[in-house]
Amino acid sequence: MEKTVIVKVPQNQDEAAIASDIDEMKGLIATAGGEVVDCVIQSRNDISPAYYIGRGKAAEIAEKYGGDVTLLVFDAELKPGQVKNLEDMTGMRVIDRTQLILDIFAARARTAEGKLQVEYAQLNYLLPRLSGSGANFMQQTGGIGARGPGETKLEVDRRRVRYRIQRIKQELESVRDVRSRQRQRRKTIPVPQVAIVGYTNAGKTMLLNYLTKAGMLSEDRLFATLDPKIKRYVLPSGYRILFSDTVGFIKDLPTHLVAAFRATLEEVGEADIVLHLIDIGTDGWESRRDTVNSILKDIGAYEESRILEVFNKSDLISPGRRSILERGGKLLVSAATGEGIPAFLTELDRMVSLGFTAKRVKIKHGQEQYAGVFYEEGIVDKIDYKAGAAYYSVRAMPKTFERFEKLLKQEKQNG
Ligand SMILES: Nc1nc2c(ncn2[C@@H]2O[C@H](COP(=O)(O)OP(=O)(O)OP(=O)(O)O)[C@@H](O)[C@H]2O)c(=O)[nH]1
Ligand SMILES: [Mg+2]
Repeated sequence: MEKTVIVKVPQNQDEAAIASDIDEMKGLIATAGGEVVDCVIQSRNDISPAYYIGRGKAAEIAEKYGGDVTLLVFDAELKPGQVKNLEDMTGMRVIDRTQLILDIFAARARTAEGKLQVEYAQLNYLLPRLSGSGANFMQQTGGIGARGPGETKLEVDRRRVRYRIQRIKQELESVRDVRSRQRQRRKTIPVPQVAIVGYTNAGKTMLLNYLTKAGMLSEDRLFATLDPKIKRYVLPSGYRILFSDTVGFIKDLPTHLVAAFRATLEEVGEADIVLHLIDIGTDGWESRRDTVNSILKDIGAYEESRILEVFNKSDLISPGRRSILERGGKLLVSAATGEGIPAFLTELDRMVSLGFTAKRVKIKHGQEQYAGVFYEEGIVDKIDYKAGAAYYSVRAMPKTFERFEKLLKQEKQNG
């Protein structure tokens, strides 16, 4: 376990917000396999261009933790020059929040697609740093005898990185095509898609496991899930749906990661219902909810009527808070104990049912096979038989009725 110190300069934040940021950093570092020894918080109004924190503070850190601590993690986005200066001053490795998140993603990626997505984000993060670090360093040292990579090597590195980025981009494009074809195919059989989204560690995978007994990896680490999974499910009223579980969101999600995961996130944009799972057991859920909503807006998946907010980990809150939340009309569930799940499913059922229309369909004798579409994609509530015909009371999506009409028409044409 790498001994680590967190460094933070609060940005006009209150105590609670600072504490919640530090907690999140601790979670990220634990996930990456580090051990947090201490947190250094420096309040200052201006950011030092050379060291981010003050030069004196940097020297103090070197003095206090030198020898024992090998990694400094800044809850910020650092400039390449700042990293260099801090490393020189402290003798420790220095990384920023973006790099930490990228490292976690890199360690987590399992599928070929996931790995490509992460590499794409990493290289995009690296590119300006390759050029920037040399340029910055030379400015500071007068450009002679810089210890950074020589200009020629730098040029070669940059060209290689750009080339690789281009290649991966093409590969990701083709993955994207495959995905969109798969989606189109899924759409020909109209089953409502419910995308589970939420902040990382909200319990998305655990909820889906609870419902479908899928046995997927759910653990107390950030970004446990990277690759999207789709599971079939039958709601209590009989509606069939497809649940999808996907990568969790986090505040200040590195933009290159958002770009890299676009194919994955597009699935969310096309879902019929977006189930936003919120961890109510951890302080600061309001700001995490805002973060998720703004990412949903970014990826074009924010449409209030399609969003169902569900509050998870209800087993962790006090009865007092619970009743306040319940009076506020919030849907509380626990994926750990199963509490609240029936009420949640009833609400999901109601939202799903809005996409369905009830009709009475006449099926003549000899046409019974066409009723199959309603069994496959909708619900058959009742059948009345009358003089040579059957009247099916069905609920189905418009697409299903269209498919049924088409089948009847085809039969007419064929004979
Ligand atoms: N007490 C309690 N813990 C829960 C509940 N739901 C999930 N957890 C825990 O929360 C942690 C995260 O659960 P996951 O299912 O991996 O969360 P996730 O939203 O899929 O996270 P990512 O895939 O990382 O985005 C695990 O340690 C779960 O055991 C719950 O209802 N109550
Ligand atoms: Mg998960």
